[in-house]
Amino acid sequence: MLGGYKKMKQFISVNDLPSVEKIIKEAITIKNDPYSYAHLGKNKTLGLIFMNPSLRTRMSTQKAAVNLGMQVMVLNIDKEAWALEFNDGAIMNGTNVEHIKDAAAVMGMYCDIIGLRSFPGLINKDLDYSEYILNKFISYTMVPVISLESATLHPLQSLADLITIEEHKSTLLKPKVVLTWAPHIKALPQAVANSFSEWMLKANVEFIITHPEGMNLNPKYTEGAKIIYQQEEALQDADFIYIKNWSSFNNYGQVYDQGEQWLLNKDKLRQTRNAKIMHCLPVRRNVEVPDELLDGPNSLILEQANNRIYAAQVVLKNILENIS
Ligand code: SN0
Repeated sequence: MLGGYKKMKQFISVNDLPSVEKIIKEAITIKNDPYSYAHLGKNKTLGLIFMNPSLRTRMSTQKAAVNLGMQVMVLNIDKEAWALEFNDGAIMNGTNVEHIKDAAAVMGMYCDIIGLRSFPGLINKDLDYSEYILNKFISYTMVPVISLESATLHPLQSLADLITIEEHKSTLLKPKVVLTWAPHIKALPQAVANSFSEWMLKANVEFIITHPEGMNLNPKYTEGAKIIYQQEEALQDADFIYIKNWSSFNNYGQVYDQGEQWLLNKDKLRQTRNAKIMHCLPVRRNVEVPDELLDGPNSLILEQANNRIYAAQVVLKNILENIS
């Protein structure tokens, strides 16, 4: 039986979708009637495997699966399971107890769809950008895999972000969306920003990225975006401001420590078109974004978090339709 199993769909980037426009419409339809496919997932199990912490991804994806009638198993593999070995041919006489080859194959037997969170180490760029954890997992698990934020991309977040923009944009203008780098005390992945850029470039928006010089993202994901190094100039006439920190791509994983002047406030937004404020959360309040913006009338942070449910649900629905 196993040998004959044909792998179906996966969702690890925007490129796994036939149409961004269609998936957004479908997500909004589902949001208006979340239990309309309550039997689609009957007798199907979703496994959510976390190698790193999570709040929204874990709860929203579980909620989405339950809305579709699925069973869900969550494994915080970094804390609760055996330490994993990733190297093929390794002589496993050290601290790693189980090979990804065996772990992923077994989890695929217990689940019909698997979601995986696998952050980058932020030490070796080539290794992180090869997505070796996600790819090894995909090659050994035999069932469709959904990224719950991989080393380089976070497609469920970007899908929720685009649903949110679609819901809040004015119907008259093509919205101007600005992704701005923000200060942070720690080295964070580039995944959310890479992914947001990749999605915005496929959406019907004017897209601008602003960041300190040298803090560019991987050009693979930003090609076609307008990049402006002056934050104030970039924010002119913005309709949506997506605020996110990322660590250096060039000087890989390094924290940019002269970034305080990139912290936004109400005053700096005067030249915008009464811009909406977006952040994927978790946010370090008053380090990345001040309270006055997060708690202000233009904040969309909770709408984004809510839309994580429908982003996950539309993806699960499409995969379930492929495998049932
Ligand atoms: C993650 C990131 O990729 O930026 C998850 C975002 C959805 N964020 C963090 O790791 C924040 C950690 C911190 O200490 O603020």
